[in-house]
Amino acid sequence: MTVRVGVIGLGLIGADHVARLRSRVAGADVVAVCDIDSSRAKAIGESVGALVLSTATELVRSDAIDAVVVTSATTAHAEAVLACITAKRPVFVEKPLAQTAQECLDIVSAEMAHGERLVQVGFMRRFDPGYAAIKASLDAGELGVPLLMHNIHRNRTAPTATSAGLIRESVIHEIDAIRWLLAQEIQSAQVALPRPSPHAPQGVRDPQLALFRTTGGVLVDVECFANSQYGYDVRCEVVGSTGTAAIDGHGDAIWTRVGSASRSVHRDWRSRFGPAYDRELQAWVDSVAAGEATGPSSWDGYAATRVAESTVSSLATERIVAIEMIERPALYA
Ligand code: ISE
Repeated sequence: MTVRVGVIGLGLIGADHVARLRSRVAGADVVAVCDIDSSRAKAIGESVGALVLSTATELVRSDAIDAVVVTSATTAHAEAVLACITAKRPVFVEKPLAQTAQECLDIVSAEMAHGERLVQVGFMRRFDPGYAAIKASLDAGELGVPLLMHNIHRNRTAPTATSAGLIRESVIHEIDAIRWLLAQEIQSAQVALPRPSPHAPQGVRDPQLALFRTTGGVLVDVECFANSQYGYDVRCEVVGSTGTAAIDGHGDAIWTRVGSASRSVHRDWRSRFGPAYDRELQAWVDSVAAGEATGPSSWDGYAATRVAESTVSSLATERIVAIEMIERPALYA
C-alpha cells in the first residue's frame, strides 16, 4: 500500500519532509499540499505533482489523502491536529505538539474520545542512532542506576529567537529525551541565566542553563545557546552508578594533519539529524500502513509542553518550579 500524504505548512522543515517522503521514505507519496503562502504552495506542489489546496481544513477533508503531516507554525498545530482527529486521519505533527499544555490536553482528550491513537509527534532524537544506543544501554542496565544527565544544545545563529522560545522550541527536544531515555517524568524545573551573549538579539536571554529533577531523583542540566556563532552542536551524557554513555555532537570524522587534528562541526539541525528525520518518517509511514500509531504520542507532546511551560515560568525568578501533570490516561500506558 502507498500511503497518500497531505502536507500542511511548507516552511523549511515542511519542504524538507516533502522531499524526504518522496525520495527517502518507502511506501509514501505526497499527493496534496497547502501553505498560508499560496505562491510557495503552488511552486512546491507543482514541482512534485501534488494537488495544491488553499486551506488546512480542505486538505484534511480531501478524499485524495490517507494521512497528514503538519509542519505549519506551532500556533496552527492544535487546530490542524484536532481537524485530523475529527476526520479520523493519522497525523504526524512536528514538535512541539501545540503552543500550550491546554491545547495539548484538548488533543489528548479528542484522541481518547476517538478511542485509539492517531497522532505521532516529531521528537526525532528518538530515531537518532546515538540516542537510541544510550537508551538501549540504559534499558539493559549497563550503566547501573542513572544519577545525572548533561546536555548541550547549541545553534549557530537564531536571529528571531526569544527567551521563552529557546525553551519551547529547542530545550523541548531534551525534555522529551529525558522522559524517554530515563522512562521517568520530570517533577521540577529551574532556569539559571548567565549574562547574555553579545550576539543574542536585544533583550533575549541567550544562553540559558535549565535544570530538571525527575521523579526518580535524576538531576539533569541542559545548556541551550541559540547564537553560539560556531555551529550546531548537540551532546548528551548519562552518568550511571557503574558507567556513562555519551553522544559527542561534532560529527563523525576526525582529520589529522601534521601538527593538528580537526573534526567537522554541523552547520544546523538539518545536517546533524537528517538521517533521524528519515527514520522517523519511515516509522510513521509504516505505522500508518499497519493501521497502528507508534512513536512519540500526544501524551508525550502534552508532557513536554507542560514541562516547557513551567521552565519558561522560571525565567523571571530563576527559582525552582514544581510541575503538575494530570494522570497518564490508559490509552498511553
Ligand atoms: C529547531 O526548531 C529544531 O527543532 C531543531 O531540532 C533544534 O535543535 C533547534 O534548536 C530548533 O530551533
